[in-house]
Amino acid sequence: EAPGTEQELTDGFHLVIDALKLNGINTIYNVPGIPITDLGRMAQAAGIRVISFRHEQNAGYAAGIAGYLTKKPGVCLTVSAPGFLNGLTALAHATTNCYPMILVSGSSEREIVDLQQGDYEEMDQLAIAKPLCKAAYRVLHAQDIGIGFARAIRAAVSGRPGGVYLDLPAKLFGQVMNAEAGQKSLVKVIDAAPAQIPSPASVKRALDVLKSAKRPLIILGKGAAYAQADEEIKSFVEKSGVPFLPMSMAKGLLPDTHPQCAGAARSTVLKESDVVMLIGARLNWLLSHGKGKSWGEAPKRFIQVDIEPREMDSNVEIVAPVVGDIGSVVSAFNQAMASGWTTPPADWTKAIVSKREENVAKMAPKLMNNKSPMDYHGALGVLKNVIKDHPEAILVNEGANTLDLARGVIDMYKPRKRLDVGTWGVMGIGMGQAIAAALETGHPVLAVEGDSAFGFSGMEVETICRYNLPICVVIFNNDGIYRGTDVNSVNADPATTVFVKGARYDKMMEAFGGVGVNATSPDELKRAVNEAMASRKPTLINAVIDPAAGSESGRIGNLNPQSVLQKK
Ligand code: OXT
Ligand code: ADP
Ligand code: MG
Repeated sequence: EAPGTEQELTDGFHLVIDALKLNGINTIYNVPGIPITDLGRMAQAAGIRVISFRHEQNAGYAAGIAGYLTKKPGVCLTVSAPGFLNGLTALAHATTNCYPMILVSGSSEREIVDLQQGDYEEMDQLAIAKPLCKAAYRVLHAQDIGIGFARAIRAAVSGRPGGVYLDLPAKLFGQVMNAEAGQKSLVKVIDAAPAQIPSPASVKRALDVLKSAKRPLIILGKGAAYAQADEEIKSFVEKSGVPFLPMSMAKGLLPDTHPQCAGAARSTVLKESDVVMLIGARLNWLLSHGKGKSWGEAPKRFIQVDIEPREMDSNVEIVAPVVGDIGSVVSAFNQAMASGWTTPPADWTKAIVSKREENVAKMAPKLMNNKSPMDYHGALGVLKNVIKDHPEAILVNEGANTLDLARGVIDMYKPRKRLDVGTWGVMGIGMGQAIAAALETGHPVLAVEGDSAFGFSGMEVETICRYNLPICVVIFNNDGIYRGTDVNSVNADPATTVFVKGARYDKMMEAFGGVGVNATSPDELKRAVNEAMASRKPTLINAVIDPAAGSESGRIGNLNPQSVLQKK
């Protein structure tokens, strides 16, 4: 070729980066290594925020919750086989929770993997990922990178959101092609999650059923929070006059202190209601499958609003299914109700208010106790006020007692501020979710962690310090899983549920330059958390909790199978 006529070239690395940028994806959660180390470097150089974690599972949980918070797929990038498998738990978790996420993983050479000739980190990753996510794709040619990402993005966010796997073999990154043709091969995804308008008949049916109720209830789930239709939902609930019960991550969609909130009268409303409208909440184990003791004797009729048609009748008959996206459905409700609506009978709403006030009053004194070592309520009373004073702050929460009691005690005031263990009750989401929440929103994060729960992702305190994030981790340290008092009566090994007594988790934070505090009383805890909120410095508070304070499995001890043979 004559000088000056060489063609401009691009390659797989650059096309991946360009595809992400073109689609407005500006953060990658990753752990570097072969074959994606340079991809991370180049992405960073190209202006993408590349957040490197210590373990892929935490990067994956970060990506999943980033998707939940932003409605754009969170991207997690991993190395082959072991890195991929570490990220896979988070991909499955995202799918289970309906969070849009893409796990992008480097992989080994197809020719060698398929003949099982023992390549470096050999594994048929695509086949393994497939049953654990919404969709799985592999790109073999540089010119297909654009289409590969477009398919992944669309699959993650359209319909019911979920996890998508994208397999990128090492060889792809180095493939070279003409730069102009490369640019043309990229796809900017138009209208990735199109509105899904409900049928007018389904809207009318649902409102007719709701109208006919004597004791109606609305249950708001995290799908409703995800939808970002906050104002429409608020208008609908308020206009309807129907009491609402938030599932844990829907807390704050309307404030927990709202006059119609039935959160503190949960068992009453489940038992006594005659019509229940589910908005973005599944009738899974968290709602006792819509039947049995917790739902009482009175016959129920269910209305369900969900984007996924197959969710209807999954556990019980749905008399009024409304399939559509929550924003469109609720605005159709609002329009139909504009011509007139009668609020539910006052004896029902008043009965709920008085039950709720009774429960709140019963709890109040427990929250003010100043015991040392602390019990859960004493410590949570402090944190309840922190969130009241900082309603913008994001609460991340995991553990058993630490989870269940914090859910009840800490009122939320704004949508999508409470991030927790989700549908699987998984331990380990803590630091990943805290990091993504801080990065994606810029708001301070309060992570309230059981000491066991924290252990699943504890090494990421280094990541928190490295990126200097406004995260305050409070560890409820009761020396173990559920409690710290179990004893092994057979040999010298510690009981299976207990940890080193008196451990000082605060020292871990200090090791990386953050602020560590050991808090033995509610007063000390209050001072330390307020200080962290004001300074926005990475902080870890070891909150010493009475080892005897917890109960087995928190509020779900009934799910533990019992041995009839075990001698007590
Ligand atoms: O109406 P009634 O009278 O019933 O009262 C209710 C409300 O009305 C009332 N309430 C209030 N009263 C007053 N004021 C206010 N503001 C108020 N708000 C509510 O309180 C009651 C209770 O209300 P709630 O909570 O809404 O209702 P309830 O009945 O509890 O709701 C039912 C559920 C099912 C919806 C709810 O319980 C729920 O969401 N549960 C989720 C439970 C969950 O997911 N748990 C986590 C898993 S447990 C276990 O699996 C653990 N593991 C194993 C493991 C896991 N998970 N993952 C992995 C990867 N490996 C292993 C482990 C290892 S937990 C765990 C570690 C535990 O140890 P830690 O040290 O971390 O934690 P500690 O326990 O602290 O030591
Ligand atoms: P929770 O755990 O809070 O009860 P779930 O995760 O069980 O909530 O349910 C969330 C539901 O919301 C899922 O069935 C999902 O299909 C649905 N969903 C998610 N996003 C939307 C949306 N934009 N419009 C309608 N439904 C949605
Ligand atoms: Mg504990």
